[in-house]
Amino acid sequence: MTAAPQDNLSALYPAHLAEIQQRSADALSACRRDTLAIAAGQPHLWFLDDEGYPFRANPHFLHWLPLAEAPGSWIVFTPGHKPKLVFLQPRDYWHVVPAAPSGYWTQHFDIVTIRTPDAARVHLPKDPARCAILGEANAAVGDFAPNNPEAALHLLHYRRALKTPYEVTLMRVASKLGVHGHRAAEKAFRAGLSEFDIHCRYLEATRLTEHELPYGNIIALDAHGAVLHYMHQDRNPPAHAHSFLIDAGGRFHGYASDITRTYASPDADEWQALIDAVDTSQQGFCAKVRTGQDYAQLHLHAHHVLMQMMHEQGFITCSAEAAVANGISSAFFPHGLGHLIGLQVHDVAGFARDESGATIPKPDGHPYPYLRCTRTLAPGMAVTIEPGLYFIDMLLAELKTKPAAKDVVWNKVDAFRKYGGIRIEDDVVCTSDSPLNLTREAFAAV
Ligand SMILES: [Mn+2]
Repeated sequence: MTAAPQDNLSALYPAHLAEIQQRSADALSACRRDTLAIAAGQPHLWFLDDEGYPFRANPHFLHWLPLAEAPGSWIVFTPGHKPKLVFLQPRDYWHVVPAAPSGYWTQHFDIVTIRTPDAARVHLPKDPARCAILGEANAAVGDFAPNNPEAALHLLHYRRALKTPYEVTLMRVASKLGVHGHRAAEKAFRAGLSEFDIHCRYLEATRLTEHELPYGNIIALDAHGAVLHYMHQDRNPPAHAHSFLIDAGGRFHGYASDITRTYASPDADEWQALIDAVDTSQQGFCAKVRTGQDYAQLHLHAHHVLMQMMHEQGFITCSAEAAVANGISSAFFPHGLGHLIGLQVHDVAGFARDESGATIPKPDGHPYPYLRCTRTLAPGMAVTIEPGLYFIDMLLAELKTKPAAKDVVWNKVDAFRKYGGIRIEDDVVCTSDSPLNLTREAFAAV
């Protein structure tokens, strides 16, 4: 018998909260204020409409509490005092109102319940100028308006890359949710369903609505896999799909998983062989998610490994080094190796050098333009590792005009355009020891 996640969470939460309080105290010192106030936020309406966008809570708010659906609520923290939750539970028969707070975290807060957003004001500090107030402008309550001091945000964003064991547990759950969806989606592909129907099977298996997903699903059959952010969903299936690329995640208590898999139909042996080769390479990159690893270096390493593989499989005739130098690698692998992940799918501070807001710029030129992370890995950092190989008409047409075109075996490349592309993506936590691969762990368990 394994412990229920809720048991783990109640055991892990106090240390998480202590860490967040320490970071918050340091952020207040950095911006020379006394009290931190964090607005959960307010929903946004569409232009000239009384309907609006799905609500997404302020990630700073979710860092403290697993309350993804508490618009109008506030956290107030003065170092040395118990944190306070000002909880908006409107009297409203039009909507479902948020349930009264319950669970493992409530004992750690002084909780006051309010019935209207403006009622928060008397529970917030008198002098806004002495507060770091984090949130969007529309969360303002009278004179108490978000000021988002940069010095506080830089520190909090920099340290947010380091996940506490409590956060890793939430990300484990998000990974399992996503893998339930991926399993169902693979089955639906094998049954010959359309992109739209595969998407529906994904939602059904995760028990998440589209609004609860961490990002819009990418469900791409055949050549659609060559569109990096393919958000369309064909309602009708192709006569016979040979390839399926799915990039889809889960979300739990605000934390995201970001998972990509690529599948071949049983008669597409050459495609399966290439998927297997990318998968082997990808696991090698995951194994390098270790303390002290420079992420930009890992990205460059990935380009070399993938080009070596392309050479061995007969797509290119030049060396891997030459293919990286002359731009061939950027035509086939035109995005970054991955990014930080946590409360946001592309979590903040991927380029941060330190807590002060200094950055580590990307190296100039290819293969770096779309890299999202230049940090050096440390225990607790969670990153994605998502190498890809694509047959993108636009990039191949550009490549054909360059001197490097002579190093490409075009008839072989052309024969693979119909498969679209391969991406394999795992979420990996750097530890003081071996990397913790949340995605592979979830696939093994589900
Ligand atoms: Mn990703």
